[in-house]
Amino acid sequence: MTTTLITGGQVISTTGVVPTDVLVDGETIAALYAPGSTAAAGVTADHTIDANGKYVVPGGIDVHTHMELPFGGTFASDTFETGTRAAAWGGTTTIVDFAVQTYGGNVIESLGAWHEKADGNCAIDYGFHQIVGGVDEDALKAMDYLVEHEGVTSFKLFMAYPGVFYSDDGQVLRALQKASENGAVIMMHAENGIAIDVLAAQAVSRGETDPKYHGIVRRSELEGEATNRAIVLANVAGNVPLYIVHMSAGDALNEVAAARHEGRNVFAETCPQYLWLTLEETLGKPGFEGAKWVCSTPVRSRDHDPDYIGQMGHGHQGDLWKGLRMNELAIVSTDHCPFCMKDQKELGIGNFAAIPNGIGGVEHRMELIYQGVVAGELSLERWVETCSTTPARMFGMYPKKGVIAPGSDADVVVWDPNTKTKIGINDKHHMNMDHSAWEGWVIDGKVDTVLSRGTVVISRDEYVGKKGHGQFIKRGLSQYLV
Ligand code: DUC
Ligand code: ZN
Ligand code: ZN
Repeated sequence: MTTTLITGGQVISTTGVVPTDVLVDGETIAALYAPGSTAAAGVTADHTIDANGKYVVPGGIDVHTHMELPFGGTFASDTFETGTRAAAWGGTTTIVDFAVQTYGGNVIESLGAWHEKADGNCAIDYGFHQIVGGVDEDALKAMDYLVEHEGVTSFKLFMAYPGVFYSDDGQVLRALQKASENGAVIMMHAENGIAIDVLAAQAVSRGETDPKYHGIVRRSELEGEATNRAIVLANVAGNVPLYIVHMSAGDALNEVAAARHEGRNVFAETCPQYLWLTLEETLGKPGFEGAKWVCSTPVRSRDHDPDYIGQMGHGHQGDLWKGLRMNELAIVSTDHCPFCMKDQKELGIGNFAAIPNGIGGVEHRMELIYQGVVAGELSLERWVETCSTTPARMFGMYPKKGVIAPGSDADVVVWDPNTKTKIGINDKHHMNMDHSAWEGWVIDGKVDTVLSRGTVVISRDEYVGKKGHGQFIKRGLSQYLV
């Protein structure tokens, strides 16, 4: 087995930044040493990676991606091959993607279809959540089977997208009750989709068809209301672990904060687009360009929405950064769901409601949240916690993933804080898209080297991994309950 010694770096964990040498043996971390003590200990290795002046962090874990998702008459443009390679370029070494069952479909067969898409194609390790778009007797039974036999321990439901993925309150409650029996986490797309569809149709009939109206009709109160409803239903079902996905509204964060204050098993994630981008500067661009940023939940207004009263007094973004610091938001994921402008986003020219929803970002999460550290919003420790350690614990992968410790998988990122990264189609961009939602952004740091289970996959601006290296992870139950 090959051994690798990572020397001279500062290892970041949730509890500190400590100069440490890391010995990797085969696929796992073998030992940690005080800096410079390996020679005296007689440690030798086949390869050495010089991490002097750099950070050594557990590989990023993105628990919300949609490779090849069928949506809006097309498919998300990254395959498991292109998407996991792009993830590696950004220091992410594990993704958890969503298998999709729609109404009347068979859950177990749909999971099999997702295995077929991913098997043999991934550059990094991967797991699956299961979308249940049609809660019926068979689907409820299948949830038990997936938890017990398939290593799929989390299920996503939608309170949005009527006629597509939508579950009504009764269906949501039944799935929550099932989770209370089998220990699964219910992940919720919390927006009032029934009301949103009325507002969207009214806007289009008034001739308000530009992309910006996507953000205007998906009002923040409708995210707050659905989040509250989901919390109430999860409590009625017995304090079932509920995880609100892609939170963008301060209104919704207030609901999660209140539930957590009461000791409920309620958790939430946000995504870089909600922390950094505003409706005015992206979705609201003139003409059709704003389509690049059509995703749901939407990027929010820089200022308060008319009826929103923020915790921080300066809009949704300030609240979300504060929520991340306070652990009201536990995780940053990307909701990576890329669509090209050509032939895909263009389906919605003349009608924003027909624009496929999604932003590609799997490559840039570690970079963009590190920029939050540079901006003083987060600590280095919290960067690692929200982007790697908590995702592993929330979704039953710890301590195999999410930590640099003896016995853990050697998923390691050497991060250079002294070099910049310029994101953009002609700069750093490896996702299968014809544009970047982050065009022109410059990050004060850079992915230097990435190891996936002991194998170097990125080495100083070169991809040296291969498809098929990534393995499926059978996950256990959440390790993050209150
Ligand atoms: N939101 C998106 O932006 N894309 C896919 C599905 C979702 O909920
Ligand atoms: Zn969603
Ligand atoms: Zn999603």
